[in-house]
Amino acid sequence: MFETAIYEVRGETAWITLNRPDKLNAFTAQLNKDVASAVRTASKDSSVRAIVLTGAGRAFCSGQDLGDVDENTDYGDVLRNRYNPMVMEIEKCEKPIVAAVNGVAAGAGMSLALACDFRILSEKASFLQAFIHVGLVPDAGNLYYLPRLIGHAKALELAVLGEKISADEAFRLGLATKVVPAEQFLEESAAFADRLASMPTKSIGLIKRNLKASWESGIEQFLDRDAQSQRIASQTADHKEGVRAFLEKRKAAFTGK
Ligand code: T3D
Repeated sequence: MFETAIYEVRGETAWITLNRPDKLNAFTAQLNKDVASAVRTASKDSSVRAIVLTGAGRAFCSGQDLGDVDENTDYGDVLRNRYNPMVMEIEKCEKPIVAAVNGVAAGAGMSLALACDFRILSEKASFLQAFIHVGLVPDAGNLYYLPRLIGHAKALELAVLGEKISADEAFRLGLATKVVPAEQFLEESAAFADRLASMPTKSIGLIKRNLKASWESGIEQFLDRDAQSQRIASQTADHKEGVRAFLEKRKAAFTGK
């Protein structure tokens, strides 16, 4: 289905695996395109209720393929035409997206993980703001997401110093939902994503949208958004099921509708 990514739907979870393991899943134009198309496919498929992004082999993604650029390339165009549309597919997605970070996430590979809603890290994972080492600046939304996740001072420190961050350090900074032993990584990532897939999908979409909007909104405008969102959520079958299940003292069976 895709040249450089594997797309599989397991149950109600779509798995997107970046598949250039020999280059530590470095981005080419094709991989940018494949990730964007795969996220779009999963977003549109009503049977999919959670999405996982991960990497084949020992890395999550090593950022731009440095062998695939030449110095005459306009990097601004590369970002506008390749990276930004990929990030925007993730940004627009109403379903929960988990980055299952199996190994190193460097440069734009780190940006990709930051754009996701959750990061489950293998103990072998690491983050590297590689950009500074090649005289560039973090891109693909990196400096948009990073300060929102860990604050301005730490974001600046990571971006400027470009030191490798271990999985445990990433967890301490607030960059990871959890860190899991390598041998349980796939199982735990799947369990986490499947748990999200069994939850009230529309509520998750509204939570995502509202949290993002909170950064650009005044309180009055935001309270109005709360009211609009709750109106939408209260009309879902999942809301009705949740209340019924509570009253009947049983576990709710949410359908994402
Ligand atoms: O158009 C634009 O350029 C604008 C967009 C820029 C966005 C960016 O992402 S800029 C940042 C680009 N990424 C990097 O600078 C990271 C470069 N890679 C590394 O620093 C290291 O490879 C890692 C820290 C990620 C991993 O180190 P290690 O020691 O575990 O592995 P390695 O031996 O360095 O790499 C293994 C192979 O993958 C190796 O190939 P070989 O020698 O076995 O044939 C290496 O060259 C290749 N590889 C790793 N990263 C990249 C790569 N090849 C091309 N591009 C890469 N980014």
